[in-house]
Amino acid sequence: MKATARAYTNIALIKYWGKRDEVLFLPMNSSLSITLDKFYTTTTVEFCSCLSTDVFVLNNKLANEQELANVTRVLDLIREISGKEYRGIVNSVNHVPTAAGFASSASGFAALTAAASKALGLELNSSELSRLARQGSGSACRSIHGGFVEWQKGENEDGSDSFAKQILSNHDWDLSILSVQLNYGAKVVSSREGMKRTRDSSPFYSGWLATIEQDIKTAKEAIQSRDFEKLGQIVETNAFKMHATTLGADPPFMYWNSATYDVIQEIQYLRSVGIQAYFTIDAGPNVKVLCDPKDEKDVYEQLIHMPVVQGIKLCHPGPGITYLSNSSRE
Ligand code: 2P0
Repeated sequence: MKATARAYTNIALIKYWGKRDEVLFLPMNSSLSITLDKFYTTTTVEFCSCLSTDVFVLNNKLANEQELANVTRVLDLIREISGKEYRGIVNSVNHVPTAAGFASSASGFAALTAAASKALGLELNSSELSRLARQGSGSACRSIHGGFVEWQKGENEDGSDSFAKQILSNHDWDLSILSVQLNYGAKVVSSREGMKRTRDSSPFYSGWLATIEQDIKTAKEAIQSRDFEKLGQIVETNAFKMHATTLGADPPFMYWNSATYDVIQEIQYLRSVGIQAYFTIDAGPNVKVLCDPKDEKDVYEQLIHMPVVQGIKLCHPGPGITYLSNSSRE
């Protein structure tokens, strides 16, 4: 009753922004992502009849009460499917810079779901894993798959049709994703709170919903035809729209800082001199830059010398859930 799984984090190309059901983690809109090859979580789950409660060790420290409750919630769903009542020890190591727009919750809940279901002997397919991971953290449902992924929002009230599907595998189209680190500080407004506040109070949120289906369609066409320029343009447009909704929230907030805008301007400059690079920004100040692999060195060199840039991690599309033998885990 022990298994280890690794899941890689993902960045949204078309954002998940707003829930229609906060208990089941059902989104207001569908979203698209790329799973990255550099940031991941490795999780081992061992169930035992000797335990009277779940135990969660995160990065070699006992997790706090809230973190444990979030993990137990997902374990309860998996226990219910398996018909087994055992409590488990969860040991999770994040190789993700947290709380600055990098979704460690995505890789974390994807790895937890995969390891726990395997430890209880369940043979779940990727759609079933994705539905379960979603109930730990929405974006986790996308990290079940590698490459280019769509989370279809679904229509059913019980969430049975809200899960992620792969569009292209990580071997089908290589892109460079430069993860530009500006600030490791904790976020002022969590993405969970930010999307709720925006949905509930921003007059711009209706504009977000009115155009999102077309954004998804355009981005999917670009991915399927490997049209980098078309993808880059829609990714930037969609990121700007998401961040615009926060400015209309009550109270208003923004995830960017001045360094974020410096990098945006640098990318716009690169395009003006013929280097096709595009940016996206999630719920934090850091910027992710997309470019063709042939341009990655030029883009890296241009950005790394900016005073506001602390570091850059160069990523490519990464794999989906990977199961590790217990002797090879980190
Ligand atoms: C995304 N974000 O599509 C969007 C874009 C942040 C900005 O998904 O409340 O940690 O756990 O479902 O998945 C981050 O939010 O939120 C996120 P919950 P999650 O990647």
